[in-house]
Amino acid sequence: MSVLERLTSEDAIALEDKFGAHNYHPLPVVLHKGEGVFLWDVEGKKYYDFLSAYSAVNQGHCHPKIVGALTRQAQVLTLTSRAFYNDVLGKFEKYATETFGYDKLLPMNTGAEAVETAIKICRKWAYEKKGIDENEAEIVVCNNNFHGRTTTIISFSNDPIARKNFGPYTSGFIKIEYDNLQALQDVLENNANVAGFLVEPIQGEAGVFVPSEGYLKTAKALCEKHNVLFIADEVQTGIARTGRLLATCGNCSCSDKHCSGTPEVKADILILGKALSGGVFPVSAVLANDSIMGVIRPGNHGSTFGGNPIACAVAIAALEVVKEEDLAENADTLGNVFRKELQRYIATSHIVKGVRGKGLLNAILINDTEDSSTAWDICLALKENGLLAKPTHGNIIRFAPPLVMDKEQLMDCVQIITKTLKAFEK
Ligand code: IF1
Repeated sequence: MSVLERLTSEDAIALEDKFGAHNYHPLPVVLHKGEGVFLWDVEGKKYYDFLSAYSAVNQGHCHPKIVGALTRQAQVLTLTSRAFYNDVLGKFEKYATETFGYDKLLPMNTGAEAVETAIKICRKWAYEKKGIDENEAEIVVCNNNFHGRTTTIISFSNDPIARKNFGPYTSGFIKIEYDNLQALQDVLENNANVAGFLVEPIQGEAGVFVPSEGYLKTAKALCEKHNVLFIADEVQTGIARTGRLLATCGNCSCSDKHCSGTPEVKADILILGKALSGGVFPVSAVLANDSIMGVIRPGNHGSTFGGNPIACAVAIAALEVVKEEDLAENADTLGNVFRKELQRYIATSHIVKGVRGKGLLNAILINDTEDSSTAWDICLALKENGLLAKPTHGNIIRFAPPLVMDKEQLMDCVQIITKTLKAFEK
């Protein structure tokens, strides 16, 4: 078989199966093309994308403005390393820090790298600014977190599949229950060595678990009281996904439609990835003010590709698209429609227990045991009916379409989803 020959789905799956490590269990669909909210498989069948590459493709597939920025920059300069300056990084840093309201940005590539970066900044701040004894700093994290897959990050995961047999583990993390302010207060009051609290504004992998109203705000206040850095992992929730530019933005009532919102919580360290590039290129970043970012000096941290000109050009374009196309507002509006429509279906359903989420980050809970294959079978049926979604944690199906969807398309999708679910009602 020539490498250029057009493959059938069967061929492509067989190739990955034989030559690729088996670290994923994909839905059996082989994608060839994407545009906006749509994907096409190698046989030409068209689907609505309801995963958006785990919320990386918020701006829609192959957005012309973002792809334009990529191809233009790729023809001029791709990589310099940080041994030299390049003429795009500073522009990206200025644009992103102004957009999110921070003094400084540190560019990386993947979400996990950005989380690692935030951990390093937090620890160094603890020793140099807070005065914690060397090697004694602790970072508080939450049960059922997902922050990536490096050895340090999986050290504080409690998912056995992500963690078992990858030890020895990195120490310096304390796990508490998510959405439990008393647990946070207890750990802060009883441990003077806590340097940071690392939290997802909505837990994605845990099945789109939205914390109680006011949880983040009070958690931030508790952190302030104890001189502990509040570190928001907005890799998945950020960049308009949950109906605000950031999930930590509050209900803004100002008249500037491009305002990032009165922050419900202004994180001390903000972690971004995924849709920061519209899914076009791996771009992640950590943002903080000078009093925190200032602890990082030459030689402390870096990456060959972090801050490369392509990444920077792509990220500027991706953020511009979010503002120009009012994607946060659209996610907010469509998310409300989506949950209301599904609620209506669920009222008389036996197979679905509930729908939850914020903006266009939603999930339905299937009424079956966690080890049943029902959610997987529903996703297979959704695929047959022209919509791609993936189960998470056994019996939960995540629904996260690109934010460039319009209302008519969304209603079309609601119809596909409810029709599919009906076939599973007993
Ligand atoms: C996979 C989930 C989503 C993240 C948060 C950091 C990272 C992620 C909050 C790391 C990554 C991904 C990666 C993906 C599955 C996925 C995921 F189901 F696991 F929870 F999106 F919902 N912080 N999330 O969600 O970013 O290094 O991957 O760029 O296949 O592991 P990364």
